[in-house]
Order: sequence, then C-alpha cells, then structure tokens
Amino acid sequence: MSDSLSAEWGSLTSAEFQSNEKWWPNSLNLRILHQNHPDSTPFGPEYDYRKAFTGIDVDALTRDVDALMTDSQDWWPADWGHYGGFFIRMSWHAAGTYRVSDGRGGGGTGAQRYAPLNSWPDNGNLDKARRLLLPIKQKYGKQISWADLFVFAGNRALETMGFRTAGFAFGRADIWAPEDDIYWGPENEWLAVHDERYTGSFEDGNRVLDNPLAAVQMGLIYVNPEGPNGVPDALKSAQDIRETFGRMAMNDEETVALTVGGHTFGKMHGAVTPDHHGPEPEGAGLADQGFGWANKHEKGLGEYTLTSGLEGAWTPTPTQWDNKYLETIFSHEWELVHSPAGAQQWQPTEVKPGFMVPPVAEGAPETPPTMSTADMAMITDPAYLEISKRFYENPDQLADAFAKAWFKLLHRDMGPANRYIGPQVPSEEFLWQDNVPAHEGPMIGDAEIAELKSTLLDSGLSGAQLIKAAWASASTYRRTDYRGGANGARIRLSPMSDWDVNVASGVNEVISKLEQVQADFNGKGGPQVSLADLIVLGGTAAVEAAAKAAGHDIEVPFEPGRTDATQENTDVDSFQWLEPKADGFRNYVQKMGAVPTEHLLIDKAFMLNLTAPQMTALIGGLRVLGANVGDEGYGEFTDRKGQLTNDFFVNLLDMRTKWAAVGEAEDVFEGRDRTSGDLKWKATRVDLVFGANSQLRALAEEFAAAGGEEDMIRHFVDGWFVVMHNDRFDLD
Ligand code: HEB
Repeated sequence: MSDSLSAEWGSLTSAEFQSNEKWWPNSLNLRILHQNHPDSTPFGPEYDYRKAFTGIDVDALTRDVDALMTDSQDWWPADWGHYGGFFIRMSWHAAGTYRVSDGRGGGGTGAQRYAPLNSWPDNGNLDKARRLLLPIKQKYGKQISWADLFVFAGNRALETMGFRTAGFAFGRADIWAPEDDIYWGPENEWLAVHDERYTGSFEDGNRVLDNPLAAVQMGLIYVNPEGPNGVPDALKSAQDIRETFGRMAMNDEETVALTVGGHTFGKMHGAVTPDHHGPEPEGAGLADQGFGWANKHEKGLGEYTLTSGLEGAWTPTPTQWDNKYLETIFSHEWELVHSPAGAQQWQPTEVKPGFMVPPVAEGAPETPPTMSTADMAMITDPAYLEISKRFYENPDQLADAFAKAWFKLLHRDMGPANRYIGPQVPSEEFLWQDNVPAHEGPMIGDAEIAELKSTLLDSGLSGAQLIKAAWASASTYRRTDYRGGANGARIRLSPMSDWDVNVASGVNEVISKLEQVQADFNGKGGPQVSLADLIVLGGTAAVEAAAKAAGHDIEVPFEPGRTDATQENTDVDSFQWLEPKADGFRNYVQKMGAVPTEHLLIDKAFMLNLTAPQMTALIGGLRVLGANVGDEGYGEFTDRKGQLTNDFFVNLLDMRTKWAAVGEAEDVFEGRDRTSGDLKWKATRVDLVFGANSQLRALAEEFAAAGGEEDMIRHFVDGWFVVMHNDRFDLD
C-alpha cells in the first residue's frame, strides 16, 4: 500500500519526504534547538507539570497503581496473576536508556511512547504495559505525566511484591514528540551485529564501545542477553555488562544488585518461534491501534507470549521479593539449552526440590528455572561472583544495595534533589545527586549587588577575565540530566579546576582574586555573598560595562542565592563527564574529532537551553568581548575589543574579505582583503558557519543590519541570563 500511496501523493509520506537532510546529509540540525514548542503540546504555554502535580492525591494514585498489579486483563493477562515483573521491566527500560556521557536517555520525558523507543526490539510488548496504565492516566489527566507513571509503576510493583524501596520522586514532564537530538548509533538495522559502534576487536576481547552510546546493539537497552553478538560466553557477557552499566554510571555492586534484584521477579517470554511476530508498533497497521508484535500463535498471549525469545523464570517465586534468584543460581549446575523460540539460555542439569517454577497461567505446565547468559555472568565474572556470594550470604546487603541502585536508576536524570516533588521523596541525600547546600541567612539585595558590581569592575580583573570565569562556571550545564552549572561554585574544586579548558583560560587565577573579594565583602558582617554568586555577578557586571562602552545602557538581570558546594559533596568521577571537549562559544576544542566543531556548537547550545538567535548573539558578542580560551584571536572581528557591538557580524559579512582555509584540515581560516591580499582576520569553523550556513547567515545578516545591534544585544542578554540561571531550580 505504501508504494502506491507514495506514487500518488509524492512527498506526503514521510519515507519519501524530500528533507534537506536527505539532500545534504551534513547540514546543521538547528531544529534540535526548538523542540517541544508549547504549540505542540495539548496544554498550552501556561501549563507547568510540576504545579499541576501538586493537586494530585498521591495516596489515591498509589492505591490505584497497586490495585492494577493484580487486575489481570483478558487482552494481556498477568503472569501468575501479577503484573509486577512486567512493570519493573517497563520502568527499567524507561530509565535504563540513560547515559552519563551526555546525560541523554532516561525515564525523565516519557519518550518510551514514541519511536524509536516504542519499537525497539528490546522494548518488545512494553506497549501492553503502557496501555495497562491508560485508565490511571485517564483518571488523573494532566496531574500525572506518563513519564512519572512509567517509573512509578515499577516502583509500586516492587513494593507490592514485598520489597522496601528507598522512596520515589515525581516531577518528570512529558514531551510530545520524540527527541530529535539523541544519537542512538550508526546502524540502520535492528540488532545489527556488524560492530559498527565499536573500535578494537571482538575476537581479541578488546572492543570499545563508541561514546556516547551505552548499548551493544541497535535496539537494545544494554546487552544481548544471549551473550556478545549472540555468543553464549558469560565471561565476555560480563565485559559488555560492565561497559554498558558503566555508561549509566553504575559500578559492579550496583550492577549486580540491579540484575539480581530485577530478575528476582517475572519471567522471560519465548514460547513460540519468531515467525509468528507482526511488525513493531511504529510499523503496525491502523487496526492495531499502537500495538505491535502481534503474535498469531494460539492465543498469542499468556503462556504463548513471545518477547525476547528466551523463556522461563529465574526463581520459583517470581511475584515475591526474596533471595531466591541467588539461591537458584548457586544451587544448580547449569547447561546450555534452547528456548522454544530458539534462543540460547541456561537450565539446571537437574532441578533441586522446591525450585520448579509454578504454572504461569491456568493449565500451563510447571517449568524449570532459567538463566540467560547475562545472568550467568553474575556468577562467572570473578568480581561479580564475589559480590553475588556476599549478597547470597547477606540478603540484607542485597536489599540495601538494590534499593539504592534502583532509586539511582529511576532518578539519575532528574538532577539535584530540589527538583524532586511528592510525599515519597526520601530524606537521605546521595552524592550522585550533585546537591548544593541550601541558602541560609539574609540574601544580598540590590544595594549589595550594586556595591559588589563596582568592586568587581575595580578589582583589577579585566572584563574578559570576568566573563570567561562566569561562562566557564555556568556553561557546564546540560539540560539532558540537569547537571553542571554555576551553582555550588564547583569550578574551584576537583576535577573542574584541573580541566584543560579552565587551566587554558586562566580561570583559577580569576577565582583566587574573586575569593579575596568575597572574603573582604563578607568580613564586613552584612549579608554574605557566595563565591558561586560572585563568579556570575562578575561576568554580568562586565557584560553591562561592555555594553555601556558601546553606547548601550542596559541592565543584565541577575538572581542571587547560589551557594558553595564542598569537595566532599562533589562526585569527582561523575563530574569528569561534564568536561567540555569543545565549546564553540569560546572557540575551544580539545582535539579535533570526527564531528565538525559547528555541529558540536549546536549540541552545546541545546544543552544550554538556547534558541538559535540567542546562540548567534552570544557567539557574536563573546568574540568581540575576548572570551576565547586561546589568544590566537579567532573570530575577533573588531578593532574595539571589549565593547559589546555587532562588529562580528558586520565584518563577517563584508564582501571585501575573502576567506580561505589554512592547511587541509579546514579547521582554521584566514580572511584577506580581496584587492590588497592583506590579512584581516583569523577564524575557526564555528566563526565562519555564521556566514556559510543559510539559516545562521539569515540571523547574522539581521544582526548586522540597521537596528540589528539592539536586537543582537537583547538576544545576547537573554541568552546570557539563561546560561547563568539554568541550574536555579530553587527559583522555580
Ligand atoms: Fe531483565 C526480563 C535481560 C537487567 C528486570 N530481562 C528480562 C528479559 C530479558 C532480560 C531477556 C526477558 C524479557 C521477556 O519478557 O522476554 N535484564 C536482561 C539483561 C540485563 C537485565 C541482559 C542486563 C544484565 N532486568 C535487568 C535489570 C532489571 C531487570 C537491571 C531491573 C532492575 N528483566 C527485569 C524484569 C523482567 C526482566 C523484572 C521480567 C519481565 C516480566 O516478567 O515480564
């Protein structure tokens, strides 16, 4: 049908859509900066999920979700009459796409409703789990997001089966279209095993997964349960597990706790051969109404379900929290067998009394317990084995580790604990939350701010120095998991103070000077200023002064109230991931890589919540203010450096200049006078893209035109404010 449709309607079907990306695959994707416009939501611009949530009766919601667990539906019956395992897997797959390298993925947006996630082979049949929640979503409407429901359901599943979780935080707002900015890998075939995402050799056991990816194959959340590339080698599987769980910031103990704890519940589904499977949800027909993987064998559900292709439960008590997973795995000899669907899995050579799994549905047989190759890794890899043994002998340690790791899994992409809402938030704080201390004492007011501004401008530090320090401090923020930013002044702590970008831009010297200013001011005994506030205020004052020098009397808004974190509440390993490898706003790149720097700039602008006009204005402004990391003068198209002007755009667009790359790498360029050949300017790719890319050029032309400088400065100030306040969750 789709063939004739596209023949008749030309570009109307999306497969045939003649996008610019199709014609020019390397074009910049500026659309990622303007996703999820309020017009694309059903709520309109006024809606604020976190406010809407405050009206909900969380106890009633909890009772409803609990009741759902055992309310088996004919269209998708619950195994053993309890949906617990099913919902845990849904929550885990929602949260488990999180990757610490770029903070993307995770359960924070409800993205599992959309392609590609709704159709990933690894998310098989989770369309049914989400649909089971529909009556609850309908009952509470916009007071509860799908994103929260997906992870809350798994949390309640655990509680209803006898496990005490560490608590739960709400606060995940839904998106209304799939994220356009996530790179899931290079392959365009589900579960492709060509190792395109690896460097190094699989055979030699030294393959390394490309960043930022966190799954071994396209369409998986983590690893192939049957072993690397389907080879049932538990030791090699452990390597994959360690690497992929490491990508979501989980260590060995957390990994074992999660896997053992998770597989204490539910079962694997591989009762029939895969040729009975219909298309995945995104490819399914209209009559399927969002359901995929229609299974035409017998009833196609219950004991005939096909999901992963592996079949069987891990324990004889799959709807109950206990230590039976480890008891089962340690009490048996295991041999490789095939599931009815043909998948390789492990089964006891002889099942000990009491370990047979009860019938999953009325009339179905008892079955032996089962392990995947990935499960066998838990007792094969020496480090995992040691942890598994300890958990086996100390069930309370397993319970504690699982509760903490599960809480981290579900909340890792939510940022600091002051973003958590709801009555089930635990009082315990965790290092990975990147919390900053609460503000105490009287707040600096307008008078103190004015005084500090003039002290800072007279401190001997240049405007460029102040701006560089403020930008360096605030620009580590990433919207994907709400980490980084200026609050906490962690820029003065390890590991930030050693980062190449900070050392190279002289930030540490500026910070020392600012610490002096802080000590002098606070010594007077009035309201105290934090270093974090002072760093931002310094940059803000310098921007105002630079605008004034160019004849623009403007005020750059500033919200005080940041506090200073300590080294003890800074997770050094986890902060390493925030190190800027490139920052086009400062013409910085640590090492040229495969991705051109102008694409990295767009990604950075996305992470900082900037619009394209704000990004453009910030680039033009920061260049003429001298905010570059190096002092080669790239992109400083002005002869009045330090004044906030539109000179960058005016000179970039000047047709008297002819640009040419220096060397073959095309990473730096020279602009020469067309007639005399005299060298006028030096530039990077990030500078020249504002004249070369048609969309960015359109903005540059506007900013360079009559009246454009005002527009540019307005967008510069707006963008500056956004960057400096991205992490002020306390202001919401
Ligand atoms: Fe899991 C299920 C694999 C981890 C929880 N898992 C499952 C299955 C498989 C798996 C194959 C089956 C599916 C079907 O249905 O068929 N996992 C896996 C792997 C890993 C994991 C490979 C890595 C090592 N899990 C995990 C975790 C968790 C879990 C971490 C949580 C925590 N799972 C789970 C559950 C289940 C599963 C609960 C069941 C479901 C039902 O019952 O439905």
